[in-house]
Amino acid sequence: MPEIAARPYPYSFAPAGTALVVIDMQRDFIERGGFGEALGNDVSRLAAIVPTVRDLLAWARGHGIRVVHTREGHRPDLADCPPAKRQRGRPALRIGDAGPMGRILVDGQPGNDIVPDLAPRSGETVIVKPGKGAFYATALDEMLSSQRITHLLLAGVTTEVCVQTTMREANDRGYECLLVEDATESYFPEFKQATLAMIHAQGGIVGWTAPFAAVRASLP
Ligand code: C5J
Repeated sequence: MPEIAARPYPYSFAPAGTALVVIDMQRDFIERGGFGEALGNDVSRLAAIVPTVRDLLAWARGHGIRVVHTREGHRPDLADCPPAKRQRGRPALRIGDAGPMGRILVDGQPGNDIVPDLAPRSGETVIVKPGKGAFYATALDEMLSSQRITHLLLAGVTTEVCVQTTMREANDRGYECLLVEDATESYFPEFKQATLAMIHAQGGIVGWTAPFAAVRASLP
């Protein structure tokens, strides 16, 4: 069985039982003028990982590993957006407001699209999720278990919000999870580092982490 040189110890996986889950690589968070920037963040940190995520996608596709993309997006009537989520903070633009790329974090709007370099291919699953975790109020678990997926490689943004939440949800559901260290990013570098450390601490209490080079080396 292939093995990835990971922290805290090597991660074994069977490609046929593994999915790559790419979280929320959407224009809202990564491009200028979107929700991420409206919250006062420097989006260039997130844009910098796009080439690594693109290479990771190519590697997974080349080895027949299933690919799942997620987007954080709400219904146009915002019925799936709790007022607490919409009202939180004092952003220049709130979820559902008209922004430079259409309505912020609304499914079907240009800003909710995945960035062009990472666009889903035909046959790949796209999960539109109203929460931070990709398992909340979606069919992700049913979809993965019906395909006998037991192992998840995770990438995307932001490390400590939607990525970590999804990884914890997956861990609680019994998936063996590995986060690809240089294919995830945060607006806050210290939050990313803390997240990686807390995932693989205590013998991998949430799972494993490894750089993309180590993932690639496991299946040349
Ligand atoms: C956030 C996400 N940060 N995808 N969403 O609100 O992490």
